[in-house]
Amino acid sequence: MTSRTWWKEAVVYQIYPRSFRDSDGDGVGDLKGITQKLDYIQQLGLDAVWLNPVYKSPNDDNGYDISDYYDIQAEFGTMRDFDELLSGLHKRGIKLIMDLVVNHSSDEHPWFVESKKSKSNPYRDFYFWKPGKNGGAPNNWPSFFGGSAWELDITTGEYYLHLFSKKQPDLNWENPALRLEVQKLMKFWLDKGVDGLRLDVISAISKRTVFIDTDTSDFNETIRKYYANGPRLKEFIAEMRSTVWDNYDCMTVGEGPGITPENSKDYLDSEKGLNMIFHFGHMFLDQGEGGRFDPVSWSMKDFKEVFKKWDDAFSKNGWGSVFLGNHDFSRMVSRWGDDKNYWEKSSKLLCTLVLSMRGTPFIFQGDEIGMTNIELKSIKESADIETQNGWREAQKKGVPEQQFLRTVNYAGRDNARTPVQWDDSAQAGFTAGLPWMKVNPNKTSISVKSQQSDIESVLSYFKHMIALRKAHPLLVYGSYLPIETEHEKLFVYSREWDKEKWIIVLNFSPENINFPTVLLMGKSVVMISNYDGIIGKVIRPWEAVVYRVVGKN
Ligand code: ISL
Repeated sequence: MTSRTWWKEAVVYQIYPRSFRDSDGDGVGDLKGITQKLDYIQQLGLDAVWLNPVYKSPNDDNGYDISDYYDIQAEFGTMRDFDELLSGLHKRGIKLIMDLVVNHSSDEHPWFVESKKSKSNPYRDFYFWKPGKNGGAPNNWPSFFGGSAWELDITTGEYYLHLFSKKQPDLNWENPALRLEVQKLMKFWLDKGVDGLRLDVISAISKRTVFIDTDTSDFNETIRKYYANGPRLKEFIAEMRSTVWDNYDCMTVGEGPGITPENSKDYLDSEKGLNMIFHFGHMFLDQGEGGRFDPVSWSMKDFKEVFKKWDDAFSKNGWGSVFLGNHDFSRMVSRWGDDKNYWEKSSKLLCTLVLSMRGTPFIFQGDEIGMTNIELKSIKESADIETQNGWREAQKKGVPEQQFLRTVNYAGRDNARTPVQWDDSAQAGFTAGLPWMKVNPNKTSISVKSQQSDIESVLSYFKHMIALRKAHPLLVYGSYLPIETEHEKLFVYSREWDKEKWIIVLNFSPENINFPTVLLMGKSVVMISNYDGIIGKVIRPWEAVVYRVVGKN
């Protein structure tokens, strides 16, 4: 039986501060804005907040390009505001998980400013510098954000590696001096009382330093084979664990493309690894060879298979996290549900899935009220470097703007970054000024205010589902067993713990599906459902039901 710990039992709420709430009218969300909403966060019934980066940054990648790990980005407020937020969360029994971006820094970080000055600079080896080859980059690696993963710096005539934007140079973890700096900055935040760390792109911190060309045009395969899971990864994680994490009661969750069910054990060693990882198996199902901007169709068969494979991996080793959306992906109801014809039912169904699976649930801000994708009318409206660079690359291939825009409106990260819709006022109660990113016009029908006192709302259902999970350890520690059904769109699984058995039935379709009553030959009690009343013979469009089996089954 797995050991009981807070981060296994927690439900985590992800806050993208830029879009959560603006307290000073500059149009950008800030720390005070979050503090002003702590009662709302507490009423959701959450246990922890994952805060996307709030450190000083030029914002090339909205904070994932850090220029000072020890100070707060001015737009977000001051260190005093941070301390006030942390204390406000702790007073409410809510823990804080900070986002730590140490695969790369900003090119405006003093380390890089020094490093680029000369080949003999003491900070030169804080980054990866290579001479060019055949008049071009040292190898053919593509960046996550389009173009080459190498940038020529004319000062020394060498190229530096940046797996993401050229303003995000990769840090050289081969250098013990860099690793020592990372240990110091982690201790700084943990000494302040931070309860956990989400480690950005942890899968890529160990580089294959021979930097040979990728032999595949499939971007996600290039990630797996060349960027992620490098030779010293386990060693670097173990070193952070022994020098820092083991000295604090802190939770660590690793993020990173390239982590697979097969290699997840390398990240999750109980003595020397991370506590958890995010798995992206389902998040790449609709990405073709070209990655995000090369969408392909996906199937529920594959979707279910991904969850089974990952649960198998985690049941043997470590602990997983469950999410269907975050700041890097489209809104979950637009991507996996039906935000046009079954917005309410599918929002509730997806919430049921995330909160009834084995693994720590991570809920992205706004998903608790069913926020949807936004429709950008032009690429200029995008505030995301990945989209802007993607458009630059698409233009080189002659892709028309409207065609690329359709892809961006389906898969782009802007979808997740529109301001949280607190009410139906001009800027949805997000800001008194002009928002950094436009508010979704559907704030008139989708907002916290319009749902807060409606017992049938997505928000109310979300709170009930959280309360159900908190009241029943079966949903946390119970086994997970998918149940085969005749219909591909029916996702059915059981959770069992301490002689109790629950069955979760999710209809990922707009059709009525004959309900396999064989599943419930015995008697059962409905614990929660997104429809009134249960027909029992037919599972209705986008119906979600959680049954507790009471009779013999
Ligand atoms: O790999 C991906 C599929 O497109 C994305 O999930 C994402 O770019 C990747 O997982 C890393 O994301 C993290 O690091 C990036 C930052 O832009 C993302 O916001 C962050 O979540 C670089 O720091």
